[in-house]
Amino acid sequence: MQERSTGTTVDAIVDVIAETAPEIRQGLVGRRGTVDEENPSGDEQVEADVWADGLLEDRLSSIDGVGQYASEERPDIADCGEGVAVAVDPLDGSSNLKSNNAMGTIFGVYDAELPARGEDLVAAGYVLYGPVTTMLVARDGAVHEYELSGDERGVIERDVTIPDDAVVYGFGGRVPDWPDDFAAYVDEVEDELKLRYGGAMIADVNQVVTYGGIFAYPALESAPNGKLRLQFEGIPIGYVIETAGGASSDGSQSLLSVEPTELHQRVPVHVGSQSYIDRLESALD
Ligand code: FDP
Repeated sequence: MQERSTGTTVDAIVDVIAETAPEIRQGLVGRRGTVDEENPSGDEQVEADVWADGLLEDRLSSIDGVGQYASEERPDIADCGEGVAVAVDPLDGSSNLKSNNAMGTIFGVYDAELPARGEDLVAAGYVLYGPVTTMLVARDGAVHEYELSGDERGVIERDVTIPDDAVVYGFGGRVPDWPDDFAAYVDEVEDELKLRYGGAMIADVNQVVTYGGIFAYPALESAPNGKLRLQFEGIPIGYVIETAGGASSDGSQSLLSVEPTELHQRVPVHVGSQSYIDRLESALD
């Protein structure tokens, strides 16, 4: 029997996420409360986090050619056979469920065992649960955007690129907790761009993809590695942004070059228009 190609497996993974996302959105109703558990990073889990993780594990691990499934919501990697590894943040920004604001689902497909480097990614993308459900998929050097509704997936834009004229910024963490060099950089950015911060990385990153600018969840005085997770958030988002013509950085190098040492490690995340990332790296030098 001929082995399934990686490209065919990636097609199947993208299809499954596109088909499951409207179901996840629907399933949020009645699952907005917290459960008495924490995820491996110590975040309080919402019922929907655990449910969406189970649903995605079920669907993604049964795809022929998927060898590993891992998510931000479970400590260990699930082994599911031979093939690529899928790393997922089932509900990014799930603390927004309480206030009924935007959230997302993030995925990265690595042609290597986890934890894996950004250079091993073969595809990555995200679903944004906004007023409409949209999906951005980066693979083979291009980013495409879709609108999802029931079983329908319509292309909204092919070859998405971050606009040259930057307009918005959004930075996480408490301002007094920002290191001085980052705070000085923010002073400059505030003079040039307009603040957009909603508290869910995917929603905030999608503002940057749409209008140009910069999103960051930086290193903090109290947390030198920031808050976001390398494998589930930093690398996949860095890949989407870089494929769309932007840049990503942990403060000194592309997020795709950061060496992963453990599955749930955190990393400072800065993504957006190339010129803003260049200036950030000079400011943090
Ligand atoms: P959440 O804890 O709600 O899942 O993934 C972590 C994340 O959200 C990001 O989506 C978001 O950018 C960030 O944390 C928000 O953190 P703050 O509450 O500190 O702003």
